Amino acid sequence: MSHQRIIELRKLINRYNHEYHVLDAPSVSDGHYDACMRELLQLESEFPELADPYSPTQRVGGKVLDGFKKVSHEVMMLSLANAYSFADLQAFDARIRKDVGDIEYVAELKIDGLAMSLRYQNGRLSLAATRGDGEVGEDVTHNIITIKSIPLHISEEIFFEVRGEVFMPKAAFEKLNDQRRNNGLELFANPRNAAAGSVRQLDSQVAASRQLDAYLYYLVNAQSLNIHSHQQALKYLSSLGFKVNPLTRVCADIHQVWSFIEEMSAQRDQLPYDIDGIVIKVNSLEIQSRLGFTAKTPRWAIAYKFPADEVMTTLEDIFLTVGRTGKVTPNAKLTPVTLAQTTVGYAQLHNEDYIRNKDIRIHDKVLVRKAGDIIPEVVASLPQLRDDTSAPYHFPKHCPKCAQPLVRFKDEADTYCINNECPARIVEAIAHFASRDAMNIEGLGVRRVEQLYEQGLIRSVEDIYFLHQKKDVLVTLDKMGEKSVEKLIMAIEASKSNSLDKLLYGLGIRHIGEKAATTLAARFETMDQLMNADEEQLSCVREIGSVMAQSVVLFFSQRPNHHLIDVLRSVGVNMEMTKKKAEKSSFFTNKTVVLTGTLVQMTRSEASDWLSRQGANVTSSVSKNTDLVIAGTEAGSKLTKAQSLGVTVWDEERFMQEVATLEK
Ligand code: 3B8
Repeated sequence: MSHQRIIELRKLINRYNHEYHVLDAPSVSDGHYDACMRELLQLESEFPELADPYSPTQRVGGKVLDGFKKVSHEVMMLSLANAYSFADLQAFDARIRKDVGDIEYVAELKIDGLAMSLRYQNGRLSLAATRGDGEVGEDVTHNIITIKSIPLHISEEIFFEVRGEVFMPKAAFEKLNDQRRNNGLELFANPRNAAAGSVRQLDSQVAASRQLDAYLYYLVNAQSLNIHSHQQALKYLSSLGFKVNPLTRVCADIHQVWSFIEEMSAQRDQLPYDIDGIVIKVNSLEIQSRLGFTAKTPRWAIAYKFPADEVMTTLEDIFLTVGRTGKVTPNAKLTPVTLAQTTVGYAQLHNEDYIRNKDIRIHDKVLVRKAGDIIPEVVASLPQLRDDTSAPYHFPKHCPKCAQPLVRFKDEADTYCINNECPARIVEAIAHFASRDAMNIEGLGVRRVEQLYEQGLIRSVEDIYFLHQKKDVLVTLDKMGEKSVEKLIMAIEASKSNSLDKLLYGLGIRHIGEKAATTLAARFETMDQLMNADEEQLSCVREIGSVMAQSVVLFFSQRPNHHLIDVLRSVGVNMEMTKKKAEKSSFFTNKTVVLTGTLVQMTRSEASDWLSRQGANVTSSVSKNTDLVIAGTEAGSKLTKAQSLGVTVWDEERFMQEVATLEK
């Protein structure tokens, strides 16, 4: 009687595990699941003679080993050859087609975990082994049975071996590291290391607590089971209750494979687990056998590896740059390396504490990472590769440009040069005034401003408008022909008719970015009215907070700034909002819009200006509050995120249609 109930409960719990962990579709409540588990645990303790190492109760862990047993793989566990470019894939494809003619491929995600082989005997999981050197691995069965998506029983009573990847989902990894941080334990560098560390635990309770998961992708000797293609093998594995990754695609040729790679590269960051590439396999098992193996890798498969986004190089020097606000940023000069398809010679070090906490030193070997379009950063140093001449880095006490003492405010991570006359700050402020999104004076970038500053031709923003009096000196400067001087003078002249919002942004008032400048210009319309506004009037404006309001009042209360406005006015710089406001409400009024990718007919900033004029709220990140995403070509993660949130997405053509209609 109890015996039957035990068997029944084990079956039920196995089914619930499969529904929950593999199908992602539980049919019973957590409460019901727990009740069954408790009942089974109770019965098993009452009847120890009915214990079974394959009972689902064994998944909670508890077994402690004193070492790992070595196990021989009956069929070698090979790894894959790597490809790093489309050309590599074409070469792989050409070789195969030369041997066997046109064939079909299956492309699938390359899960970044650790390879595992599972052996089933009479339908029961009898061994889980790591790859090891391919011939001999380690028996980690006690840990692998804690992974609830791996069936302990399968319906086919045969000898059977499947292979796949054990991994830790990103969310579980973050949670684990949070816990470890709170407990003062060393952090895992990435989910892969965390998964490997968990599988290599002698105490299975540790693995049980780590939320590991597994995707299976290979059935050993599938042909003997009357299976003819890889795709069919995956379906069969799935029907037996194994977790098989759904993101696979049958491809008629290598170009289709490449499309899949491009699609998956764009979605990569949105996946709940790490992948490090795409695996390409010949679909037909018969052709796979004909192609065979080399010493280490199958000839019928290859791994396309995503470009590395973390590499090692040498930190040659640390130097400081000073921004227009006086903020001092430490930067790393690196021995140039290729990273995510570009050459990187510099990286961010953020601030003094960042360097100290990571103990980053000059001449260290360092790891450099690039994520998306963000500037590369130094993520870690490798102290084990240091020699004894190495010494900790001391953050300078004085500004590298003006030699005045640097200041760190209480509770702030950043260091500042607070000298208003600091040449570095002045140069940055002038270049900001001239920058594209401010007064848009082409030919006045940081380098040029620096040069003009050193020559004494510009010492402040207002000097820009007197440069035309110094043409004869300008033409003698390095890299400044008559033509470029003429162009520069014209660009300066043209900037005088910019609308108030551009001027306001260009002034570089603290906390007033492009958006706030546009809001203020639209609300107050003229410089005079803005200058006369008090803090209360300013903070009444929608989207202008009290910090911004105070900052504006402070700026206009300072004499040098008054002087600057007076001079700009006297040389004819426009002080009014000239752009027409949205006259009537349009489709875009009050919509939250995100622009992403490359537009062809407008630049992103033109499109953004146009949308703002229509009363849209243009923001940079996609959320559930986004009404519309306009995606140009090569739109990446924002597009994927919009799609996953069900946000409306327009392509450029659709957007230009609307522009044309509204501009009529
Ligand atoms: C043959 C096929 C090794 C692998 C393979 O997601 C072989 O297929 C292999 F000798 O290592 N990490 C995958 C993944 C790994 C492999 C694979 N397929 N999806 C993976």
